Amino acid sequence: MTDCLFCKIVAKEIPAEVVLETDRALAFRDINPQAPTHVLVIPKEHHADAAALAEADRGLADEVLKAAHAVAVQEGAAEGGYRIVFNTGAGAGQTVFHVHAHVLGGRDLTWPPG
Ligand code: D5M
Repeated sequence: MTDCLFCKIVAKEIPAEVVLETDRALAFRDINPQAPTHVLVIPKEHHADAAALAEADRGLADEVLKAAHAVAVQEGAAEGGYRIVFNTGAGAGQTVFHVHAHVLGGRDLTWPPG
């Protein structure tokens, strides 16, 4: 999608601090981190949200989830516990409509989220 921010990151038209890349997924640091580890994991292919991705390609959804866990391990966040969040829909706080998993860790996380 030409007007999608995260498609532009995949295309390297916008810079990002990439921490992990696979054939079909990309992980980069969130520009506005909410925890010591805050990485976004996306499929390189455009899907608007987690529901659309799960509908379209379960294998790719699995790859994104695997990459999210790999990021948590790589960042040293897995041991203390970490969170994978897919904000899905504007009402849930989604602002970028290219599906992304937030991987958050490196501090104690409270529940419920706001
Ligand atoms: O999360 C969208 C997230 O995307 C939010 O945490 C900021 C982040 N963001 C926005 N622009 C960038 C760039 N250019 N690089 C890295 N991170 C970015 P949502 O769940 O949609 O609210």
